[in-house]
Amino acid sequence: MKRSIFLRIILLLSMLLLSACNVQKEKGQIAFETYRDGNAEVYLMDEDGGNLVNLTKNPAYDGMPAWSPNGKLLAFTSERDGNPDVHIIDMESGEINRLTNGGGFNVDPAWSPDGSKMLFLSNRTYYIPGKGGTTEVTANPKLWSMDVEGGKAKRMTSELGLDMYGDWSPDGDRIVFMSTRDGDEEIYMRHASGDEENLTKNPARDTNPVFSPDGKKVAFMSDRDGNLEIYVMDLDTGEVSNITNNPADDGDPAWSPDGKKILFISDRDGNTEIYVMDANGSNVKRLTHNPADDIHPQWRPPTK
Ligand SMILES: [Ca+2]
Ligand SMILES: [Ca+2]
Ligand SMILES: [Ca+2]
Ligand SMILES: [Ca+2]
Repeated sequence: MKRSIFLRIILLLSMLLLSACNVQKEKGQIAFETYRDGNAEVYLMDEDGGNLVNLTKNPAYDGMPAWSPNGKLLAFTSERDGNPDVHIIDMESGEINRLTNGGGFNVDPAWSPDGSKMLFLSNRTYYIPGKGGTTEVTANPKLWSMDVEGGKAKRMTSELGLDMYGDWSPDGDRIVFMSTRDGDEEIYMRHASGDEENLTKNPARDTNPVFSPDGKKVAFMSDRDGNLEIYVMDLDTGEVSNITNNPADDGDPAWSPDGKKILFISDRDGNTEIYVMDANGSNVKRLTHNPADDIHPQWRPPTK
């Protein structure tokens, strides 16, 4: 009798250990845009490049994925209704709903850190109040935000130049984006006060900024050293490091949820593929292997 209880306890312990190992081994997932099926689709893969799934399966353009902070929803841009608009996939049910509605294009979504708002790029018409009444502005791409539950969109950047590639800071107080307001592509930070600060001030292209998960750094792409590379800026010191250093074009940086890795795209192997590296640029691994373009990788946050 004693022995049987002892055996049961051993069995229970080994089962618990096994399930703990399984939890540890659970792989992260990456969403990305790919042209491998002849038109742009959003795919999901494991963090090692395995288990590919087409999430959109529609002849129209589907791309620019962005995970909700709780990892349960995936926003993306789709032209399936005839106009480029932000849509959201419920990853549990697979249901797809459109968030934005007409009024020019509405693309490239980014979530607020609390998951309640969506930042996106739109060229919708808007009006600026002035001395002699209001001025109508058309087709000037700007960053807008709206509640994920729906409602009225609000312009999030000032009336200067073209603004795109917005990313919300993890504390929700700031937005980084690219703007051409000073004549070339620069990275700007919009503070809660409404002040907008040029972070790069470099005559080269500086674009696609993304906050690190701890909010202390911004990764971006630039051709300041002759070809496109991924750079990381320390926001405290202003120090900028080239972390790719490769003669091919390297772009589209995206952090892993723990901030230890950075996803990026590169044509170093002859066509555009998705790669992962440690946040200091070491340990580069290729994740996709397809002659079509694979772009816009986004690491799924752990589901809460
Ligand atoms: Ca498609
Ligand atoms: Ca620049
Ligand atoms: Ca490069
Ligand atoms: Ca490829």
